[in-house]
Amino acid sequence: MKKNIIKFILSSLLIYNAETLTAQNPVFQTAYTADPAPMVYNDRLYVYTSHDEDDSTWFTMNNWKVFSTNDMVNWTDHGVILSYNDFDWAKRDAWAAQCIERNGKFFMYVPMISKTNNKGAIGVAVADSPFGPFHDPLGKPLVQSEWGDIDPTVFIDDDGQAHLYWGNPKLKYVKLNEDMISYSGDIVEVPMTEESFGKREGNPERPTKYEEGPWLYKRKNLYYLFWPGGPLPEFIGYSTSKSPQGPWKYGGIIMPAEGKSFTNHPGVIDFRGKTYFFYHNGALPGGSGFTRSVSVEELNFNKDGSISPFKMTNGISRAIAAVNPYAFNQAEMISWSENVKSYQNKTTGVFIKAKKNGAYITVKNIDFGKEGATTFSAKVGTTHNGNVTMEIRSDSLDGPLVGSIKVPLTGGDDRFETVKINLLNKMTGIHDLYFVCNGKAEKDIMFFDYWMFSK
Ligand code: FUB
Repeated sequence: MKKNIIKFILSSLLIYNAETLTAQNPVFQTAYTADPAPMVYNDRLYVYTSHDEDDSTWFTMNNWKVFSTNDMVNWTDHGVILSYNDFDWAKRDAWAAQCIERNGKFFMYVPMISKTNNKGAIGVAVADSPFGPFHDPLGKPLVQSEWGDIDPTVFIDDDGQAHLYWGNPKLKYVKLNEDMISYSGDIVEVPMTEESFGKREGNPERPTKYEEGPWLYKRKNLYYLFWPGGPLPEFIGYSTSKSPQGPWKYGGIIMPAEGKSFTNHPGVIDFRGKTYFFYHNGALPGGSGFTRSVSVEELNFNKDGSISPFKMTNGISRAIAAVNPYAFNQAEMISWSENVKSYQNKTTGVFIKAKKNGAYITVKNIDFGKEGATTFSAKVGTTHNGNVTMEIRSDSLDGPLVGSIKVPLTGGDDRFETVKINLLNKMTGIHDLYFVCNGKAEKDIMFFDYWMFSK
């Protein structure tokens, strides 16, 4: 009995350690990201984000990015897929957006400041793939009425009717037509009542807790509106209704304000039988209210459909699928990284740069199978003439050395070479890998595009 208790305590400690040592939040470390908008397409989970420029001291945001995963722990950075510059009528503020698929086309709803009246406006861009290229089919805003027309969320109901909600401090919606780039009927302003959004004292412009950033979601015939609530710093609250048009009933706070950002922003999606809640905070190194980062939690519902409050955690550490090491794997598919940034150019697409000596990326849950791998190749380069290497280690940063490649001097991040090495030992079974970049230079040690093992 005593033995069993000791065994139980030891195994609990081991589980606890494994969970805490494998922090997965924030899920994207290659850029500062905010305002997550998840979308499932072809059994893969995509997250569109806004993009805080490095060193920002305001919401300096010029474009949107997209990331995707097959397993909830390794995320591929697909780079910037749309910019305010792609809209002739827009001048800045590429803020919170959402993308949705309908009939094989991808519609991205984006708020920006309009050149014509210097006020907020919502545009729509269309593409044939989740990665774009997106174009502006209207050549003008889809919605332009006043300051505060930001943060669009879009939802297509089972009967095919799509709704677009948005706004700060007002909450508005409109019924989108089937073409998804026009709407019918008037823009409706949602009544800001205590019953719908809770009561806020002492702010006549904001009589309820609702602040901005709505996200519309449906579960078991109940519609949920998630929204950041105030006063600042923002928490995430929610309201429910039997109809996508309300009336809404305030459900309470689900994520209290915490983290180093005074804003937060919800994005909720079902993926392979679970529901996930995306949000942002300032948890990356250098993070703040203007250099934010996206995180995710599993979202659980009570039997009656209500949601109990939960806190920000280290994230989801258990992979729901394995990585195939014998396929081309993008270097920007990352479970965790430090001192690594993503870049993109015309010749290579998206790639990563190790910014400092010792920068590394981790890829989790790679299945080498029984036969095992004997060689490794990677497309890499550097601008430094010296001893630049990339070590491959298994299962921890200082785990067994799998192999080490000498990174060739290619002269620029538009020039890469593929290097192939024999492994020190055969790799079999399931492992996490650490790609560790070493070099003497002060910054921008090397760049890395993809990797692959062979049997
Ligand atoms: O990212 C810019 C703004 O901050 C968004 O539009 C709001 O939802 C808040 O997250």
